[in-house]
Amino acid sequence: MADEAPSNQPNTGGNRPSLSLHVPEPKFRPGDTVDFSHIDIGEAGKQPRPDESCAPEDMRDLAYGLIRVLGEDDRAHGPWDPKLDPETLRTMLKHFATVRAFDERMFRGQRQGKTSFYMKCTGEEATSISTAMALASDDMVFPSYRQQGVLIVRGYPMIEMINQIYSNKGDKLKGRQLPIMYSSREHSFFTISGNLATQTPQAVGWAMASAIKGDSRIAATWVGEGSTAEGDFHSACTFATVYNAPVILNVVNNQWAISSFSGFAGAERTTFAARALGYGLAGLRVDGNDPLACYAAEQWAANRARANGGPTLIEFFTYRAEGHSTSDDPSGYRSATEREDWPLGDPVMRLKKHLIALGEWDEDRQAAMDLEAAELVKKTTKEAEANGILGHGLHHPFRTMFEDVFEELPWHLKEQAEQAVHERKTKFPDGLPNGGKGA
Ligand SMILES: Cc1ncc(C[n+]2csc(CCOP(=O)(O)OP(=O)(O)O)c2C)c(N)n1
Ligand SMILES: [Mg+2]
Repeated sequence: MADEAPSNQPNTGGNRPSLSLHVPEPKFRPGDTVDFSHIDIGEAGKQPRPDESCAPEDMRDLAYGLIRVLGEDDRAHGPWDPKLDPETLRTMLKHFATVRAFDERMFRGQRQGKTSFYMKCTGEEATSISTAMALASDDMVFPSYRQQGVLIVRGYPMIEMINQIYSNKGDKLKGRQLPIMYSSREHSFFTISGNLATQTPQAVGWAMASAIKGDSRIAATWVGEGSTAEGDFHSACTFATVYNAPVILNVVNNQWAISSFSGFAGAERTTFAARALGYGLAGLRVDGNDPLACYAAEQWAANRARANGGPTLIEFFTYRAEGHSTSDDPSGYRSATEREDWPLGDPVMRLKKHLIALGEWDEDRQAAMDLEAAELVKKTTKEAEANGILGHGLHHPFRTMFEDVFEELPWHLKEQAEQAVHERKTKFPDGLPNGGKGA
């Protein structure tokens, strides 16, 4: 009754249905037989390619379908074919081989205790390598932790990557960042942050500043599908659309956020590309394992941003083929056969087969390329190891952790620094127990 005081007791009686929530549950768990037939991957070459100046509402369907170029016949099809020459395709393949070899070796290095942490990008290489190749080398990138491919494309010295991973005395970041959280101003590569999605408003802000200054450089950011549930991502979308910022928001939908499947970020309800529509952003949904489609979509968005046409949100539909990181074991939460049954295949194999179909490549050359990549990584790893590995003392001196923030160290930090150095010397007069030399 209206004049009755509201009660804190649940109202479970009467004709009203009791309320309930939907808690997402992944389709397959360990041991389950996998069936991906519910995924509509469409046909390569069938998706229209609008002009880069197209209004977002006139390209709605592209946020729900899947832009694909490489067909089952390993040929390029349709208007999204970027028509790259064989030399460029071979360069892309080489970057793929390099990143795969790098990931393998760094993963092993973690298992051998040379570093505390590593993250692979296996199966997702096209979402960073092919896209980065479609950008200008001085476009500012704000990646997440799974875009090592961007640094490889930009020619960042591999030894710097390994020094950072080992946190050794050669590490330009002086051991202050978690392994793999690289940073390179010279390569227009913004410092990676472990705080998910913070890079998205930063990218939009940088793009806005670029426009305010009348610059011609655009910004691109990469964020995982799980991270799109963060508030930062939504602020980024709002700022991007309001100011028509020259920015590309790349959403890498690898379907997993550690052990949470994409349903927890909203994948059961709509696509991640469709998020764009609510903001009035251009939205594209792309086969993330199709290197040509990835390149073409990023190029489309870059052209649009460069011409003041506005921001684009691109969803790359892919699959995280391996564990989240060296700290993860996916066999505990997902079916082991998902990787093989995944209908969009492997980007490296697809590009290789395409080049072979063009008569521009063969298995022997592939084997030689893979070997060369493995040798390069091995040689560079040895060089980096001379600068030190985890726990062997060849790191930046302990006291340097207090440097580089303030022009002049404030008195309280000076005090803390002295105290820290003193305590370390008192506790470990002969150096650290594991052989470290201390301060
Ligand atoms: C703000 C914040 N919340 C949680 C975490 C812990 N965390 C690190 S990675 C990750 C999963 C992210 O998944 P996704 O965005 O899909 O990216 P992916 O790892 O699949 O590339 C989580 C929850 C974090 N680092 N930062
Ligand atoms: Mg993910």
